[in-house]
Amino acid sequence: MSLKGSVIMPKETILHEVEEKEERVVLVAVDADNSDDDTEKCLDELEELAKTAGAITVGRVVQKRERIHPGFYVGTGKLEEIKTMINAFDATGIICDDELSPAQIRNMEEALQTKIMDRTMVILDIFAARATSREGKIQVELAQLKYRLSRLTGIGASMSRLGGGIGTRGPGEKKLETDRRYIKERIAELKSDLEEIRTHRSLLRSRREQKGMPVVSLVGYTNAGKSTILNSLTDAGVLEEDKLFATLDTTTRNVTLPGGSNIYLTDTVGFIQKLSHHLVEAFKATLEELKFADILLHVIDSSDQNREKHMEVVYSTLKDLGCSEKPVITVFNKMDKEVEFPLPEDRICTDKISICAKDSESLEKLLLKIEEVLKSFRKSMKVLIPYSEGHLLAVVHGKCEIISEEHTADGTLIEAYMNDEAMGRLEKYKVE
Ligand SMILES: Nc1nc2c(ncn2[C@@H]2O[C@H](COP(=O)(O)OP(=O)(O)OP(=O)(O)O)[C@@H](O)[C@H]2O)c(=O)[nH]1
Ligand SMILES: [Mg+2]
Repeated sequence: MSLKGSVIMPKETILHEVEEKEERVVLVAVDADNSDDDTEKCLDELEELAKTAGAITVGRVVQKRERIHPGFYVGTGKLEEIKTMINAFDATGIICDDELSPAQIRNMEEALQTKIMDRTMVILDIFAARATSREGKIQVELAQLKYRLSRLTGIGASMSRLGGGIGTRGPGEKKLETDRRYIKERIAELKSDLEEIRTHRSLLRSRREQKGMPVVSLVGYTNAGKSTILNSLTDAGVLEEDKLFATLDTTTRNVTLPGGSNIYLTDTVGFIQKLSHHLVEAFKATLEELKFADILLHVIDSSDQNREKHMEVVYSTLKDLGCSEKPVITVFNKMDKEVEFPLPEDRICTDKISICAKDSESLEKLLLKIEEVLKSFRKSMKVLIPYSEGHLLAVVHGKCEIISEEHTADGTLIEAYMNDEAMGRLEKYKVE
């Protein structure tokens, strides 16, 4: 796969073309807690990430040691083994499974004379190739620059001497030579662009709020089937693919529940383990949408051997984003595949359901479940809304289930089941 970087570069940046040659990488991991199985699974995922970024994995090296070596990531003895492997398999670089410090990059590069990459660089590279919206592109460029800035001493050498490929993409298929000042200026510029986008987003959001429809957000580990669910329920046409990080942008569509009320269903970027804080930071603008959700649908690939680990990662990422208090419906997806029983426990969720995103019957059940959970948050309240506050009627019609409605001389008298938020907004007009 040839990656097309997508970050817009300013004129003053010095660019020169780099020939794109096949990247052959050795994956390196440190097994600090002596769990062979977990480390291998992490490396399977890293191999998948490398493949998505266009590199071929030619070997793996795992070192068991109490902790990551502060200077060389692995112990110096292990470096020799890696060197032999690089020569034997004609590798063009290595990818370490953890985020490397500038010193580790510099030291390993000197010792191995090859390109040194880490998990974050690979993910950033995939994001750079996948970002299509203006927001997505800005967020990726911001994450890349922040990452480079924090590692300028280490990576600088790696980038100038050792050619293109993973970690150097983004500014077209060209290589970027930057200095600290340029990066800082550009970061400030991008931040202000993001601020603009944020304002636009909140405008869209307030328009949606005016309509008063509940917002349901799909969250979950990458490749769990979030976009497939959105596409099957609507004509969203979001890219769904058996690849990590198929989706980067947030898409929201209107869905009608079996009872006739409407919700907004939102699909967004998936989570992954060891997701660096640079990325979470950069994608906060996109992920901020989750904060405004009434319910989260936590989609799980039930056929994945690592499903429990994935669930943990999702919950901890939600916590980082300040969304851990939201009601969650756990959606065990891909039940048509070979699935191990019993399914994992989820004590945090409000409710759960097993589905196959490609089967219309089970999607209907999912919609019923959403309806049921939305209803369970509601209590009945009677309000008299003056005719001058017509917009509040939209809130009642969108967010609430109407029990009775009557037009009186003083306004509309409505009794309805409402959630806490709607109750708060309508408190002023409450009648006994
Ligand atoms: N067999 C089966 N495959 C599914 C099901 N749901 C999704 N898939 C497949 O799983 C792959 C990933 O689906 P996506 O919808 O792209 O997953 P996602 O959660 O949006 O992934 P990211 O955007 O990467 O975070 C695709 O190849 C889908 O066709 C299901 O219920 N059964
Ligand atoms: Mg997706």
